Amino acid sequence: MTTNIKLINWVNEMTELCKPDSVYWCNGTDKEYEQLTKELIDNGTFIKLNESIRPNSFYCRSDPNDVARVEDRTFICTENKENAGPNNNWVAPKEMKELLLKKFNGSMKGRTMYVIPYSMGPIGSDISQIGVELTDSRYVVCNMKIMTRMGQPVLDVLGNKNFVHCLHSVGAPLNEGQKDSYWPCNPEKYIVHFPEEKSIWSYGSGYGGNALLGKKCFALRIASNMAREEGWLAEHMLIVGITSPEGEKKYIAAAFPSACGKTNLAMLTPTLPGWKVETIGDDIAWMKFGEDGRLYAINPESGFFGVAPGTSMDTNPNAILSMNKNTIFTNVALTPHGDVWWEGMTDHQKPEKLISWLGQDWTPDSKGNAAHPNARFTTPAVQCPVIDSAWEDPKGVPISAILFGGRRAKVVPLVYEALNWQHGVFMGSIVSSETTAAATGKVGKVRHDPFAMLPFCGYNMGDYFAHWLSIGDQADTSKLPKIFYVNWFRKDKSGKFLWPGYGDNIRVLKWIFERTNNVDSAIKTPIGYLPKSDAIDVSNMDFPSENMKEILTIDNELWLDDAKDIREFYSIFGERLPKNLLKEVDMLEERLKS
Ligand code: TSX
Ligand code: MN
Repeated sequence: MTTNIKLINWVNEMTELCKPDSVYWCNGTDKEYEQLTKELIDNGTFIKLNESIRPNSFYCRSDPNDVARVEDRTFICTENKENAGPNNNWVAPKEMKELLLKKFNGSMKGRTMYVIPYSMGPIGSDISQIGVELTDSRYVVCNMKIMTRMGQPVLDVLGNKNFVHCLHSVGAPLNEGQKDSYWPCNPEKYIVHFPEEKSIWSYGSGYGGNALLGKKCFALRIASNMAREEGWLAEHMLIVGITSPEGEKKYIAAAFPSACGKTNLAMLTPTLPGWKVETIGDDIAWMKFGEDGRLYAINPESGFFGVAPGTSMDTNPNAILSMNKNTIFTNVALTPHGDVWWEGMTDHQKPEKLISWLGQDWTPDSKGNAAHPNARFTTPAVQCPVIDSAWEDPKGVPISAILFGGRRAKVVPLVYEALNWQHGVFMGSIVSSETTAAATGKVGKVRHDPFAMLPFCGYNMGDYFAHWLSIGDQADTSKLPKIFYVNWFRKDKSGKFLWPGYGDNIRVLKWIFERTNNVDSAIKTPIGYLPKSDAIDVSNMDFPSENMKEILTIDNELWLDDAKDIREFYSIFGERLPKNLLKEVDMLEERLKS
């Protein structure tokens, strides 16, 4: 129930355009979820998993051609092309609207249009934002129920205020009597953002970030625009709380490109006695200045939409334990017992006969993977055994450190610290990572992904850099988070990973924690502050001091090569690149040469 005229009128207009058979307003209750999952089972979209193994959980296969975000079909439609920037696909808003009106005309025939009012962030928090997604996909409604706060309570706080308009259709209208597909979608896809009117139009895909519009489309692309206008930050970052053995607690945020293990770090099990890591979020952070001048962060989501393959009791026990109930699995494999399996889930024990994500019989001798490499679990954040007690605090949590990182076999040391805020922004802008088999393209090629935001920044990335610099200009420097860069993936000459990673990363987090307390445990180098040779705690682990030396080595020649590469990357932003970042490259080169 709502009296919001803007919302009622828009729903009516979109109903006229998309021509669904019926319109249903979601209330967000468990009963409603139960009804929708029942219908998804009847349609062949969901298979209920074994209730005694994994209660209230569902198995789902997507169309084999609808398995990931479609970056080349993602558009930022601003009046001026330069405002979308070289980092985005652009079409003029008028032209795109005309095209979309044709696509959406009658696109929901034979289906129900669901109205999903949702809050990104705790309902009623000053940092939270409200969106309404209209969708013809029940799968989307069920995932939105886990990933966001949705339903009537959101309409209650929305009142007559405005909201982000999100329209989604799988683009598969049904004729009279036509049988529905288990995964309706359209070969032609459009993921379109209108930052100037704060709206999203998504057509043709039912998968992940293409269809769950609160996540990448709103919480990053549209919110990054709001954040720039209003002086805050919408970032592709995990948030964790770290408690020392003395009981001191600090929060950090961290941005990594894909395939660096962000979700694993967000739920880390420390190997150092007495240290505790607790989860606020694994993907997105919204950060605003509090009255005390510090940056406060919330996780706008209420669930994890994580990559399943590679997740195990060894790599991320807290993720595995999170998904033992109330979870949707998409594109993993199905076991004969009605449970799920994926590559990297059980390294010690091979699975028996499975049904693959393609719906075919599968044994370890079969060709190809049992689970798609981008297979996902959708699971409620509250189920994480190490969820932080403040994860729904409407004030957010104060951030003491911001980490950037990437996957680099050479050049980049295990950890280093920025000389100051501007240098830290420079470090964020030069985030780069080597591609892995999971992503498309060549393996081991270094790709720039500034702030891990390249696919998610909803405006010109040059302006985004400038916004980050301006955050430093308006703040009390002593209250800003310190900025660090980490690399868990450095290799030795024989190609072996030097650092064990995972739970041992607490040793690096401990150094960072101490640095935010101004402990004198660093030396100044041309690239920033590095840990002193004995500053990383390697107690009760087998890590030779030669390895520590190697993993903290800076090769000036290799860094000068990187600097050249940074200049080339920067050149695509032309006049929009802040001069102070070019100055940072100049200064880096000077320091490396002297
Ligand atoms: O997530 C990872 N993290 C962060 C953990 C908190 N991964 C997996 C990346 C793909 C998603 C890692 N992989 C990490 C890491 O810190 N480090 C590595 C590299 C690595 C892989 C295997 C070993 C060691 C390092 N194995 C042994 O040492 C036995
Ligand atoms: Mn992400």
